[in-house]
Amino acid sequence: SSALARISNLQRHIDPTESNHNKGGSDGFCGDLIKISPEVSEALSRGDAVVALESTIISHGMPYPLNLETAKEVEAIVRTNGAVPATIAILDGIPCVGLSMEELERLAILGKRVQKTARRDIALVVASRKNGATTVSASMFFASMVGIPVFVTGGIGGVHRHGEHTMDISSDLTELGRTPVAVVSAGVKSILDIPRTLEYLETQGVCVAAYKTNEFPAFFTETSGCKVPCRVDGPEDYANVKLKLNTGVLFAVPIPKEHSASGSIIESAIQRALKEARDKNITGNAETPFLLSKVNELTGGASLAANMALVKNNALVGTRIAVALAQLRK
Ligand code: PSU
Ligand code: MN
Repeated sequence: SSALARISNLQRHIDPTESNHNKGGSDGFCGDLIKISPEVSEALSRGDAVVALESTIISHGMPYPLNLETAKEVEAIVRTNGAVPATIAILDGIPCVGLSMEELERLAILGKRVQKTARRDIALVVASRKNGATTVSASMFFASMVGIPVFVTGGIGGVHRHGEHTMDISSDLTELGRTPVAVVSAGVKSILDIPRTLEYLETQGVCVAAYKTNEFPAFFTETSGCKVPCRVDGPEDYANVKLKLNTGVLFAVPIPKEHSASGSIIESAIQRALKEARDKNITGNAETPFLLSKVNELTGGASLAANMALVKNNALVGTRIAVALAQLRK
């Protein structure tokens, strides 16, 4: 079919007036454009816990082969703790929910050659039948379409530093404002403007809840100096918060103490990376991947180790939330 037909077909499936919950039929297809893996499809129709996972963290967030190793470990943690992992990506123009080992490997090896796909890029990648690694915004969108209520990542995008001039604000934040999926992350990196990110989430009506703390975590470190309005102390609390709201919820889980990186080392790496991005005029959707790689490089792997540890911890907490939620629904 033509590119236009493919886009308008996708548009039909996105129509909010249609029910967008659990379209996964036994054929493993959602409508005729989203492919749901048999394992995910079966879990959804039984009402079992499923945890959605993004793929930009694999292609653009970490170098090969540590990206593949982390992706496999995260899926294993989800399984061990009683849920089915559903990694989301667009392969040859087909949005896929739940990837095989071969598909995961393909994405990890392709790395930055895969198109980074935020919400606005979905139409382009589908129409041109490209491979796309979905960011938080695009992954939440597909998770919601097929009826997965919980999504785990490392860190989300936010308001960039100087965002008051550039208006570079991640579509992750607007997606949280309109898509009812619970996002589990370790807060946002201080490559971003954390106070303005929280202001923007407030504007979008997003509940930001921190896990066992009153402070919003800053990804590599447990603290950011910013307070959150909501604190939760267990997965059941999370599940309860989630049930009462119609927008997204951001659950912020601080990095475990034993893995937190030295705040001052990270901060100086971030300052250098930001300066280099400005000098090289790297802006827009290239900025986040550039800063992530640069900070990893400048900290000699210390930040990468912290990154891997916190994603795994988020997967554990997110799976517990998904399991608690599935029990509440049964
Ligand atoms: N922050 C991280 N690691 C990541 C990302 C953000 O610490 O891998 C990725 C996520 O996929 C997120 C995206 O959704 O970057 C945000 O990109 P942007 O800033 O261009 O909106
Ligand atoms: Mn941006």
